[in-house]
Amino acid sequence: MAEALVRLRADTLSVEQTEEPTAQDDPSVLGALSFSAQAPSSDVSAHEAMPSLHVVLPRLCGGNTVCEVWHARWPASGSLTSGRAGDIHFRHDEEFVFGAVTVPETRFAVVGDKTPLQQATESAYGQIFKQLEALAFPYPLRFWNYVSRINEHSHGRERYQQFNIGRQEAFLAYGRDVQGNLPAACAVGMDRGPLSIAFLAGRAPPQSIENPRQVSAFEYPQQYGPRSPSFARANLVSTRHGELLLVSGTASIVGHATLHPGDVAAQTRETVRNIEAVVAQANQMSRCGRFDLSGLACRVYVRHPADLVAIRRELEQALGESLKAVYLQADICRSDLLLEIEATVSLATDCRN
Ligand code: 3EB
Repeated sequence: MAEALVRLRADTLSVEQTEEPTAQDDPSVLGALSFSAQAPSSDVSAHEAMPSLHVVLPRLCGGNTVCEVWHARWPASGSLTSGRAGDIHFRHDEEFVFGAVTVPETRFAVVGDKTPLQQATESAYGQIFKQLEALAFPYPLRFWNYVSRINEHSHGRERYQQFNIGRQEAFLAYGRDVQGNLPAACAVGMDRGPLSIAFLAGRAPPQSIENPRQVSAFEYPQQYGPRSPSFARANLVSTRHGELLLVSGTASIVGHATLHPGDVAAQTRETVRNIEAVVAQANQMSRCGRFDLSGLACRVYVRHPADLVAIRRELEQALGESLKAVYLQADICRSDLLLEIEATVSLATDCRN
């Protein structure tokens, strides 16, 4: 059995980090994200029942591979439904759906001012929104976005900006809000691989949360690109007997500016302050009680492997030695950002009211 690094429970939706590609015959598994420096063997990625997004990002400490597994109700009641549609592989129970999508940019040529990445992004999000409508899961809760060479420029524009244009176009095409209630997200870069997106969606509206220390990403000024990034700082999700807080990728940004360029320790401390501010907002909205920072399960995207020691030291000092964190090497979407942290924390108290 793979050793579980952490398991967060909110009764009907839970997440665990394990050391190896998971028990694919576990009937409660909705889907998984996995990360390693090498592409997985095809028998892992081609599994029929379970959607799984593998991203080529090296793990910086611990084993070679790490897998984040999302579980439905546990123990499972009734069977989960799996399916494929176009580039999407999904699996759901009555409350939540997890899906994985990969779209190669090579499928697209430049059309007018639309770059291949922009079109791949628009296609991926368009397919997701269409599928969510078909399955009657109207509320996306979280997106994980992996964009190769995210900091490079092509066709006169930074690739992250191309991604943002395609994403917003798809939100607008499907009549979705691009200013207010948005899903949580992260967007980071790898060296190679197709545009790779995983998502989690539900049937009840989550509460989207912004950070009072930061300009909302959907209101970033034009200097960061012609179309703003479509995500909220966090989403608070109610399950039948608990709550789950999905904290978006968080970095050393205050207002809309990057703080502490070149100082990884200071960027780490600023990032923690941002996560604390988001959790504090969530605690004002929670029905169940207070989310505890010591319960955070974090994924830390680190630009330079040599910064791992300093980042770890700062995080453990701020959040405790027993912090549950997985460290991956990735590019962050602004070239002056040295790290980004996404986190999940649950409250499993019975708080029906
Ligand atoms: C930021 O706060 C840092 O484009 O989906 C964090 C989380 C970031 C999500 C996204 C980008 C995204 O702007 C970058």
